Amino acid sequence: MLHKAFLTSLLASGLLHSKFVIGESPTRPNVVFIVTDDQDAQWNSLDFMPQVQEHLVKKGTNYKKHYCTVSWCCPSRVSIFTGKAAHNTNVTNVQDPYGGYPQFIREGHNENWVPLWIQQAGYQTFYTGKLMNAQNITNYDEPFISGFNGSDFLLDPNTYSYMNPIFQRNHDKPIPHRNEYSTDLVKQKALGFLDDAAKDPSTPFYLTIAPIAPHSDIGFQATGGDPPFAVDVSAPISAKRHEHLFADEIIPRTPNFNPEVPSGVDWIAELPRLNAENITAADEWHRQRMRSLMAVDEMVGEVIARLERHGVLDNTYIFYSTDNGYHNGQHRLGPGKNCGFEEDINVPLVVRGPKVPKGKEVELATSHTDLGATWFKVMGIPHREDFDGAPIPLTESDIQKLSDSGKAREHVQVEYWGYTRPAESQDTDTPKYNNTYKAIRVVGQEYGFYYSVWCSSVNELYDMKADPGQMNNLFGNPGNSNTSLPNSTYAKYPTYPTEPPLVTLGNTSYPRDTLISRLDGLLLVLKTCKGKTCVSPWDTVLPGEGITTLAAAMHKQYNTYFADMPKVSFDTCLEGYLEDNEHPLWEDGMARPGQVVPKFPRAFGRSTMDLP
Ligand SMILES: *[C@@H]1O[C@H](CO)[C@@H](O)[C@H](O)[C@H]1NC(C)=O
Ligand SMILES: *[C@@H]1O[C@H](CO)[C@@H](O)[C@H](O)[C@H]1NC(C)=O
Ligand SMILES: *[C@@H]1O[C@H](CO)[C@@H](O)[C@H](O)[C@H]1NC(C)=O
Ligand SMILES: *[C@@H]1O[C@H](CO)[C@@H](O)[C@H](O)[C@H]1NC(C)=O
Ligand SMILES: *[C@@H]1O[C@H](CO)[C@@H](O)[C@H](O)[C@H]1NC(C)=O
Ligand SMILES: *[C@@H]1O[C@H](CO)[C@@H](O)[C@H](O)[C@H]1NC(C)=O
Ligand SMILES: *[C@@H]1O[C@H](CO)[C@@H](O)[C@H](O)[C@H]1NC(C)=O
Ligand SMILES: CC(=O)N[C@H]1CO[C@H](CO)[C@@H](O)[C@@H]1O
Repeated sequence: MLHKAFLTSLLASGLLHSKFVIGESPTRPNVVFIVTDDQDAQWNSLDFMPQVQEHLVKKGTNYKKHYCTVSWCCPSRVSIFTGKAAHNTNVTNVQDPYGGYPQFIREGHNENWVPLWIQQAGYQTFYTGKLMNAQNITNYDEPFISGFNGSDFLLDPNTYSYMNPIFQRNHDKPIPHRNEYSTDLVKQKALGFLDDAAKDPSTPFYLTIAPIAPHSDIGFQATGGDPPFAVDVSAPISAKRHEHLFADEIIPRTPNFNPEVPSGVDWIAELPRLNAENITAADEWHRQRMRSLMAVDEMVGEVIARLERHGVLDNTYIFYSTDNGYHNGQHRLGPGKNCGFEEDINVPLVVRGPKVPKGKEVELATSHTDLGATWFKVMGIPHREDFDGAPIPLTESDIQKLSDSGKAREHVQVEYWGYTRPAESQDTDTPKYNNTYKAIRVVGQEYGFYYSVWCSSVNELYDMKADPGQMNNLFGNPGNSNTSLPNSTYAKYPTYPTEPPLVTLGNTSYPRDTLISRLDGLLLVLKTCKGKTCVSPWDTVLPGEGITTLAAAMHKQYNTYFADMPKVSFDTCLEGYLEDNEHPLWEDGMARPGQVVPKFPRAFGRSTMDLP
């Protein structure tokens, strides 16, 4: 029971809107967040999940253009649970020194994050499953995670061991579970927390359920040497009862699947074609992913049934998503993530709950940095200025209003720091590649683009309407001039245009470079954006112009302005976010030592523009 004095203090502190206490809606809604690990949206993994279809897709809304902003487990999860872009959390890796649990603690997020804020607003908060990498059996209490009334985490080094997980409950000691299936244990713990929550029906709850499927299985073998463990990465493992499923399933052979012509830039453009052995392995990996998701699917059905049994289903929002997407065979890559390709960044998001339309598909651009703001909104907690996202529209009228306004946000800011390998199954002896980049995914109603700038000074521009598989880099062929790519690669496959092509936005064609100049300007602001600027960057890119879309920014009156704007660049390829390595810094018009001083927006004004 919430005490009156407590509510009064929450109201006074501004942590709660009064309508939820005094008004027509005395019971604040519950939120259940189901977050899988590495689940793709691009090859329709949700279609293989009958319970998800029945209880979530048919009874809720499917956000088809939902994105992670950093395609890697820990950085993405920290973004979700802080409501901030990775460049603001500075948790950009899965392990020390740039990421993992220790960096989460060092950066102060344990005292400042969404579960804690939700708890402080009077919710009972629960979490079970994987929280983040490098939360392990020795550091889990250094300090304990904050913000939960009940928690039961998977811990490293066995987080990804499907058959040998270690769980750690509340402030108890870790408990190994030999030969027990991870996802089934997560399910039992989740159902237990739902029962706990039901004991106090007047206090709403927020429960996150985070099974590891369909992530790869990772085992550690003691070596007795240095390093003390050998890491063994293999395909995900299904529950025994699902082993026989999907025997005929293979990865869809889309045009970007193991293409004859190399694609991408930098190290990706140098990859050899996958051989028959690679493809057989990739297809089996794919089947194991689907099989491992079946226990998650069963869990979804049981969670729904338990909510119903407790009489709270109708007052509960259920969010189903994953931390990042996945590629497997596309662009000659083996199984893995970390790239900016659509396979890696477009992720499932299905929401069911009070007033959420049933069986609807939404094409508005949304991202993981919006989830915190969305939960706050449905819970009646005032929006935080330091959230880098905005509430996702969940009702028919909010969705419609935004779609019709012509002002829906069109962009997702994507970023990544550090190394990756062509296949996550490859061991530590195989080469790894610098993979640091900043990108924008533009999702307009009549156009779509992906634009990236790499630490190695190469760029990509894909027209996502004409070329959804990202096979034709409209930026051109930087490999011929500025990288060490063998000339023969391009001589053999002259896929890149020699003349800059025209690009089409809606019904108007523009020189390619006109588009690139706008995307450069947008990226310049987004790469260090904070708060509102991440949601409405055009107000900063073109101050006072009332621009909300890329199409509007294409007007020729802005040509000179954009042509003169400094471009995003890196000094070198680093594994983490060191501010002095990334230029220029545009933050409230202020420049920092060592940064190129941006001429804009201070020099911005009508007189400097090329008026029509
Ligand atoms: C746990 O993480 C700490 C760093 O926070 C590290 O020193 C320690 O070796 C890790 N323990 C295990 C068992 O991985
Ligand atoms: C949840 O934990 C918070 C912080 O410890 C506490 O104030 C609150 O009473 C707890 N809620 C329930 C329902 O136990
Ligand atoms: C493809 O298989 C070869 C061995 O036949 C292996 O060396 C290589 O790492 C594999 N490539 C990928 C991307 O898995
Ligand atoms: C690279 O290939 C092009 C033709 O495809 C040729 O004109 C050029 O001379 C080659 N450059 C070098 C350095 O071999
Ligand atoms: C583009 O053309 C199509 C078909 O002619 C039309 O329906 C659409 O409204 C046009 N879009 C714009 C932005 O003018
Ligand atoms: C990554 O880039 C840095 C800076 O250019 C370079 O020193 C390093 O050798 C590169 N690492 C790999 C594995 O290519
Ligand atoms: C991010 O964290 C690393 C490692 O702690 C630190 O060296 C770096 O300065 C931080 N970057 C920013 C922008 O705070
Ligand atoms: C497209 C591009 O980046 N070109 C650069 C290649 O390198 C030369 C010499 O360093 C530069 O002058 C070009 O601008």
